[in-house]
Amino acid sequence: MEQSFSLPMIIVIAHVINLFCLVILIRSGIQILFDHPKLYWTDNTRDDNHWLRFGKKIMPKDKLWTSLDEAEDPGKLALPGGNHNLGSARHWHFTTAIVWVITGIVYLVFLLLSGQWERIVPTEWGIFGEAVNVFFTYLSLNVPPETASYNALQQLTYAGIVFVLTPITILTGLAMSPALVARFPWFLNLFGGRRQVARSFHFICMVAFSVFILTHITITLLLHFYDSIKLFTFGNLDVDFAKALTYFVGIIILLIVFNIWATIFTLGDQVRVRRILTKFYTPVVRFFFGWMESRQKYTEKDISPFHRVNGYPPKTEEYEKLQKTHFSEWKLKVDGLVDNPIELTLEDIKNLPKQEQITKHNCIQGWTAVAKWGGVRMNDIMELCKPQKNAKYVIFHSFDVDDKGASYYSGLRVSDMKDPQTILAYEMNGKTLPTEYGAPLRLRCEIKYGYKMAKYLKSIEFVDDFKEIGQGRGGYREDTVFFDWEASI
Ligand SMILES: Nc1nc2c(c(=O)[nH]1)N[C@H]1C(S)=C(S)[C@@H](COP(=O)(O)O)O[C@H]1N2
Ligand SMILES: [Mo]
Repeated sequence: MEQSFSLPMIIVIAHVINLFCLVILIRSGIQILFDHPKLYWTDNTRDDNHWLRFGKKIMPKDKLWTSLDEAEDPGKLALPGGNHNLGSARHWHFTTAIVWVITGIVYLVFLLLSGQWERIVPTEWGIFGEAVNVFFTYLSLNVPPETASYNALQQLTYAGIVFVLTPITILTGLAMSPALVARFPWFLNLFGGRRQVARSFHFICMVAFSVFILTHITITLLLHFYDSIKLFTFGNLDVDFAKALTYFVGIIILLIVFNIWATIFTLGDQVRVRRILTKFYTPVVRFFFGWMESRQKYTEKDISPFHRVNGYPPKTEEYEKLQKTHFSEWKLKVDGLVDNPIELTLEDIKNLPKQEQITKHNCIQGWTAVAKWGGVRMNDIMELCKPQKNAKYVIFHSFDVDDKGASYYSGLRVSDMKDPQTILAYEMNGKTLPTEYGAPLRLRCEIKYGYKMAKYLKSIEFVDDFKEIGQGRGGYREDTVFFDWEASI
């Protein structure tokens, strides 16, 4: 006779951590999705070629709109909820993703070393037929015959979650990193060369996880109530049921309280949540993605016929005046910690060596578009202005000012400027850079998300620290909507 079914404590603990992680990942994921509540199969995203959308906003045909106008409030289910709070949602998502992956690795290593893998890894083809039988048994609301280990359907489902769904979720998540796919464009070939396919599948994985969690809970609690409570808490059927139930209720209350606390805490102080959580996950992001340089080589036929806009053209007198004379009076100031402060006219810039590149733009909100950009390499600008040794960051100042009087700006590392595809662009798709795309000059730094690529450039400043600029978080979006500074995943 086999011993009665039991689970090692490591698996019991990993299972509980997994539950907490999945709830946070799903809630924050919903928040991230709703900032661009449309899913596509193509990277040439328009406002009408999605296969799924949430919300009812229709974009006007006769006037300029931006991707910020398309964002929806996901409601209370999401973490943290509210409109355009995806910055905080991302902090939770990546922090939790790291905890989740580490838990998964511990679980897998244990599974292999202990021989426990035999429980969930199917070894015979007959399992598929058996699983179908169990499925119909459940459908008829009967309990399949008790076995000393998992039944065929359980085994297949658990193996599917661990060895199929989880890897796909991780791969599709990674494929959304602008840095990773800029460095290794082939990575996207797993998804037909399209980031939106990965994004869509990442969403489908979330739905699959949600469906699994709900049916798993229903079946275990409805059909194996006593055993499930015991296994969930102590991994052991011999334990006292009252004790197991107490622990079970305690864990569920903890899960609920933690989620309520995380929501309230985040909405109450997004600056603090950003500071704490980025401290945790940014070093990991830096380690894996920080060294990547852009090697994109899209072709003319990849160019998107439609390219979304984010960030309206500046309405200031200063900008409108310069615009009237086609920026002939405009000058780019390059100063700060440089040996040679310079002022360049558009003519001067166009006389420098020109680089053209066809690259994919990734907005943090979710949309993509491919365009050809023409301009001068930041490396060449640095040859002219000669940044000093202590210059660590570069701040790009724009002309646009919001209703509260804050100017758009974005900060990057001086080392990002050496990336072969970091340019100041004055052309888009072979034509003079159109107003809404950043005339007269905009940054392209192709390893980063769109919000780093300041449009409507006014000046460039080399600094050793950005505490004194704006609200001190290194960029306008970091200041106002609490995005992370790294912008590479
Ligand atoms: N000056 C300025 N630059 C900006 C923005 C802005 O609002 N103002 N928005 C950023 C964001 S979030 C994105 S996604 C890209 C969009 O570039 P596009 O309008 O050319 O598509 O510009 C970035 N640069
Ligand atoms: Mo963006």
